[in-house]
This record gives sequence, structure tokens and C-alpha cells, in this order.
Amino acid sequence: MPATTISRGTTTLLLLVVVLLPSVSALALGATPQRNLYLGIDLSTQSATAVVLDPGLAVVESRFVNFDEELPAYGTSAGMTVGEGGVVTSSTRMWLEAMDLLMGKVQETGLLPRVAAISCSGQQHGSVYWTADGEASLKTPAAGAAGFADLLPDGAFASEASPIWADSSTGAQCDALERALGGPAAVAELTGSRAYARFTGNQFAAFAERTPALWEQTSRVSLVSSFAASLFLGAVAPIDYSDGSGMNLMDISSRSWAPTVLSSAAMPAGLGAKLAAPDFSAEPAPSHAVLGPVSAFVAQRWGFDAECAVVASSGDNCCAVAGLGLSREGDLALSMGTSDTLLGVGAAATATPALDGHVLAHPTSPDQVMLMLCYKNGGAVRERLRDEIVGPSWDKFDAVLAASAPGNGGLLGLTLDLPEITPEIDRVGSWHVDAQGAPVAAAALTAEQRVRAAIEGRFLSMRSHGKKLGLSSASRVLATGGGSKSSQILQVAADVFNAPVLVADTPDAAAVGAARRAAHALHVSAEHGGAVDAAPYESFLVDCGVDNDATLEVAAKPRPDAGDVYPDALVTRYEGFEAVVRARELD
Ligand code: XUL
Repeated sequence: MPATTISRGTTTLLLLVVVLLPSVSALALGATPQRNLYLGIDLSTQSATAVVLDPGLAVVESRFVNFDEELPAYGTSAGMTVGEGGVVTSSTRMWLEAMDLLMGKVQETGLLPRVAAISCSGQQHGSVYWTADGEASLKTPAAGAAGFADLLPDGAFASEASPIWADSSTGAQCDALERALGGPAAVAELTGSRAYARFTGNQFAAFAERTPALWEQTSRVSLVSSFAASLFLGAVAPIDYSDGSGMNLMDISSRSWAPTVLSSAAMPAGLGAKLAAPDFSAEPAPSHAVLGPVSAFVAQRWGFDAECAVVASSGDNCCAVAGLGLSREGDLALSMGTSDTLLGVGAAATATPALDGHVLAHPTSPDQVMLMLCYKNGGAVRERLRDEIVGPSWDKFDAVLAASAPGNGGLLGLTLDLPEITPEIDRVGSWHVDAQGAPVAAAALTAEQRVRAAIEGRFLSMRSHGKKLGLSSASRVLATGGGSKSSQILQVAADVFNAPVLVADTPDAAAVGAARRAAHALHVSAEHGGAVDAAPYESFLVDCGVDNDATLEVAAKPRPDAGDVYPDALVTRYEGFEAVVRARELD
């Protein structure tokens, strides 16, 4: 597949066509000695987090709202409501109430009048359905509105059940999109990813198909990130390039909505108009766009300075990339949580969208892309294995892992408790093959072999799919999440990636990334007329005094023979093994 090129020229040009709110000059919104703090908010699946950064971009305050605990009326589990047939939603109203609670907590710090700029991070792949009434209430708040939930009463949204990233109910819509565009590779080539169930374009299509009257009532659509920005701006905010590239709707090369997708039979009528933020360009905005000042309502209600700038919001993975300082090609972030995510940085000019994983616009660097692989079977499978074999102790698990030989004598394994998305494998079970490719029953394996096969398998898979997206070799791996508590898992990661593994002590990376992006965007706008190339994010952070490397601790170094134990040939073998499991050629 040919490389995707995202030119710097295109980015600059598109920046110029982002029309700021009438009567507002972004240049008037710079930091001042009285206004030199930055607010970042992460509206994520289970919680909302706010951080306030000082002029050196270090966290001075953070506040937090947990949805299940603090908003029990919504009856969520881990922030979600699980319906029939793979439908998973969160309540738009719960998010509004959460933002009110959070802002109340942040206001108590007394720092809000000194905030120069704010940006939000939102869970990727969630959608919000505004009505014309909702848009009007946002722009012209009713007198005496006590907060966001009050400002946007019943009727502000065509549906308050917002589909989120965990929704997997849109298979038919994904098939329709791939058919309409000429197959999965064509969709990947154009948008950076083949059609994925959670990608928001497919959510819009499913919403319109299932509830056409509600789609009719929808005047605008937002992502969770642009929804959060809209609240502070007092107008529907544009979707940014980086989060926008996780929708199957944006042309990853030109960073504009792809006309062939919007006009295809797979997408609902009127989508283009609903994607357009009325006070801005109809197209997605650069992630560093200053959209305008906070609304008069927001300034008054929470005591912001009237000139506090609202910067385009972005997805949580995109903001985590900015928060972790992932900017060098070869930098990888390995998040081992409930699901496993590998984030990497690549050159836009050489990235190659593939059938597994995603090429997304980089949130801070126009010449780069963010490469992402998400696995559904992550921490839950590892913890089940650990509990079955040694009980709930990572130390004991580490001892078992350390007792087996790296490379596992050629044994390969894959364990799925849920159908997998990378690669798409629609079955659950546990499969192993020996060095000759012959199937081996799990009962015939020692605990040490099973554990090592599970851990090595995941990293070999990441290497294989990462390579197809254009990730050639790793220079360092930043590990986060529950799995990074196991020192031996980190050692296996160092060996398989043949790179040092660092543990990132950056709690709230997405909220910190949002706040740092806000500071950078304000600087670019006020000092460089919006020309992001004049002040690259990395050098801006250094100029502010941020030492990203100081927060990183080397947790594992690759063994000297790592390249021989885990050669490319082994990665290729693993790729073939996954294909055999996927094709059901192995019981
Ligand atoms: C990424 C994804 C999840 C969400 C969680 O593609 O689906 O990581 O971003 O918030």
C-alpha cells in the first residue's frame, strides 16, 4: 500500500481557514503574568480529571470525579451502560453533571482566574447528538443557569445515550462502509484505519439507521472531546485532526472530511452538515487551534478571566501522547490496562495504513503520525492466568515467568477470553504451537511455558502489526498500566522490542497532555501567528523547563542477545500463527 503523505503545507493552509469566533482575535488571548496557568480536563470512560499546570508546565493541582461513585443515579459500571447486541453507551447528562462537579472542585483551588488557556481530552470514539435547541441554549444561556447540566436541559440532545468506544454493535455499518469504498484496504488507505466498530462514523450510521427520527432532530454531532470544548466555548467546537482521524470519516492525507465517505451509501444523509461547527470552518481543525475565549457564562460561573483561551480538544490517546512527550520516531508507549494499547510515533511521509491498527494525525506535530494498536484481551487475561497459576501476586507471577527460557523453545501461544480486534479474531480460547508449528494442548504445557507464551505472544504480535503500520524499530518503550507492575513482563517487553523499557511516572497523562497542548497552542497563536512549525511542541516544553525524561525510570534493559532470541523471523512466524487461529485452522 502506498505511503500516506501529510504535508506541512496542507496543515498550515488549513489552520488559516479555521475561522475564529466573530470579534475574537486569538492574538489577544496570550498568557500574562496574572494569567499564566493552564487547565487540562480529561473526560474519560470512568472518571473526569482536571489538572492545573504552572508556567513551567508542572502540575500544581489535580481534581477528580468518579462516575460510578459520585453519580450513582446513572447506575453505570466503570462509567458505562451495557445494552443488547453490543450496544454500550454513557449518558451525555452524566458527563454534564460530572463536569459541573469537577469544575466546582477546581474552583475551590482559587486558581481559575489565573488560567490562560484550557483544553480537554475525551475518551476516543464516543459521540454526542446536539439538537438545534441544545445549540441555542449553549450560545445563549438561560438566566440563572447553575452549571452545564442546567444550561443544557432535556431536549438539548436528540439522545442522551451516547455510544462510546466499547460499543461493538456497528458491524453491519462497517461492512457497508468497506463495501461502498471498495474493501477494507481502501478504507484504511483513505482514513488511516479499516472500518472499526467503535469508530464514530459507523456509530453515526448505526444511530441514523436505528433511530431515523432522532437523526433528523440532530443538528450537530460532536466527539466526546469536541463536546467538552463546546461547553467551555459556548458554541459547538470543531473536531480536531487527531481525534478526527479515529472516525473513518477523515482523509488522513489531507485532514479534511473525505467526500467519498460522506457521500457513500454507508453514511447517513446530512452527515457533512452535522459535522460542521457553525462558527468555524466546515472541516476538522488543527489540534493546536485556539478556538476563542471561554463563554461569558463559563467566565462568570467559575470565575475564569474573560480572555482565557479555549484550545481545540482531542482524544485521550492523542492527549496521552502529548502528556508522555512521545515525539521521537521510535518512541513507543505500551499501556497494559484492561486492554493493551501500543502507541508509536512515525513520520507522516512513511506511515502505511494497514488492515490492523490505526494511523492517526499526531496531536502536536504536523509532520508526524501517531500509530496505534488496541487489543481487547489485555490485563484481564494476564490476571486470570496469574490468579490460576500463583494467586493474586505479581511477585510470584514474576518468579514463574523468570523460570522459563526467553524464546520459550519456539513455543507460541495466544489466549483470548473475548473476541479480539487486533487482528480481528472472532473466537475465544487458548491455542499453542511448538517450534515446528504442531499444535500443543494447554494441558501438556508447564505453568512456566503457558505464562511465557502469553506474554511473549502479545509483544510479538505488537511488533508484527506495528511494522505493517510503519513502526520499524523501537528506541525506547514507555510502559504504563497494571501490567507494568510486573518487572518480568517489562523485561520480556525490553527483550522482544530490543529497547529499554521505562516506567512513566505520569499520572493523568491525558489531562496533563491536554493542558500542555493548551499552553503550546496559546504560545503558537500569540507569538507565531498560528504557525506551529515556528515553535515545535518539544522545544516549547524544553523552553518552559519541562524535563520529560526526569519522570522516566529505566525498568528493564534488553538482554545482549535479545535480537537473536526474538529475530524478525520469529515475528513472521507469530503472524502466521495468528492467521491460522483466525482462519480456524487450529482447534
Ligand atoms: C482507543 C480506544 C480506547 C479509548 C478509551 O482506540 O478505543 O482506548 O480511547 O478511552
